[in-house]
Amino acid sequence: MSEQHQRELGERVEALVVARFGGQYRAAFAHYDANGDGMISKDELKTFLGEAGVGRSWTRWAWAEGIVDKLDANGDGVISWSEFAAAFGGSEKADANGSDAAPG
Ligand SMILES: [Ca+2]
Ligand SMILES: [Ca+2]
Repeated sequence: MSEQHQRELGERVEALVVARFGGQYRAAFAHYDANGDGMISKDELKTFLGEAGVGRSWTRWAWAEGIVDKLDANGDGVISWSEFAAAFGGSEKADANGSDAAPG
């Protein structure tokens, strides 16, 4: 994934998380973990990317492949919360604040 793509991804993901989840990446992660196994699979990631407006329908699979390839630190083919947080919601890992439900 190019630096430009990474930047675009980060910006769009952040915009979605702020708009839909009050900036709480943890809530976004849980929402897009459709089957509740605590991992974001490529299919689940594609839904996330679609709602974030990343790529186009015909490029989204490549995005998902590239993102999993980049974020999947332990190589199990899915994105755990810690892997996700390391890339997007890093500051939330320590759970410093924001435990309240998002308004609206
Ligand atoms: Ca899942
Ligand atoms: Ca993984």
